[in-house]
Amino acid sequence: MIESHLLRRHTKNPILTAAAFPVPVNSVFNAGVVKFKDQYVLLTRVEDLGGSSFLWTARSEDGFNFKPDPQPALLPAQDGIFALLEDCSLEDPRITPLDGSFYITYVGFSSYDCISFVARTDDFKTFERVAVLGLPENKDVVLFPEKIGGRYAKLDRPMTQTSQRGDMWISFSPDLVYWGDPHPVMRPRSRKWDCQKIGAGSPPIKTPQGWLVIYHGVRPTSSGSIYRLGAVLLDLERPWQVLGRADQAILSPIAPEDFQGNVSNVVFTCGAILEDSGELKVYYGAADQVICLASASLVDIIDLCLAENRDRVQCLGGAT
Ligand code: BMA
Repeated sequence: MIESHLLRRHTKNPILTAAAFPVPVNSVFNAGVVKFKDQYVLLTRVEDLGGSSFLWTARSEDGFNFKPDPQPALLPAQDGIFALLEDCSLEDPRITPLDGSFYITYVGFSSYDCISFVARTDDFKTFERVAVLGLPENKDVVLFPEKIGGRYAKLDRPMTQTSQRGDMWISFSPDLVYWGDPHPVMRPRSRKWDCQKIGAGSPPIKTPQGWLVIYHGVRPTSSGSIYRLGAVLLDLERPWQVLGRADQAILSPIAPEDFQGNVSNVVFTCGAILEDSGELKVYYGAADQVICLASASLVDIIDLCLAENRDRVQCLGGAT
């Protein structure tokens, strides 16, 4: 396999499969990730044999040998508004360290379609639901890890029925419950790898150059959709402004595990870890079946984001 994208796959991929779980499950994929108490903690999406998903924690000392906990972490709620809106499935968790706790944004499915939610944990043992994050159909919610201009901020991806397109938006909140002041951030790009839908994957990572977001982009083809990963840099203080968006995908489904699963031709991320060495480790679901790891240097990813602007300036005969 020739790796032509910026992210390099780990040699031990897939790093977590259904076989590692203490009960029979169909698949494990799309996981949020953080470092917590000297461990890597993955909050994975597990699909049971009946086709419903829920969340299950797995832990590791080294970032690639993961052991699932004996029990699931979060099952669909039993009462209240959450039970009504997430009774079918919990999917695609992202973890943001914020205010000394960990906030989990996830998608819940019910007869009301897909809605996003936020829950909170301090220890990855007990979880408390915080809020329903808006109306359907909305997915791919990530929280920024600090307040911006005195307000909490989130990226999300509402779908527009008329255009059937999914753009990335930002909105703000005083308390993580009530959200407003929305701004569009970026759109799918016609004729490119991310031409139909886009959605934030990792919660934004603060760098001196801007907020780095690893996102997924979807392109429809005659044999189904292709999910790839890309990178974008947002302004630190006005994060609805794109400073640079990599022209190329940084990961594309080309490894066997990206095709051999429930949904072929998919790489999809919900989280990344920035190591002190400057290596960005991106955890991703492959083919909606297994969890894999790929990495690149943060500097190279930021360079790729900013390259397009640089190239444009050079084309116009300006200085870089
Ligand atoms: C998206 C989400 C992801 C999934 C991807 C590819 O819409 O449902 O959970 O990995 O499709 O099937």
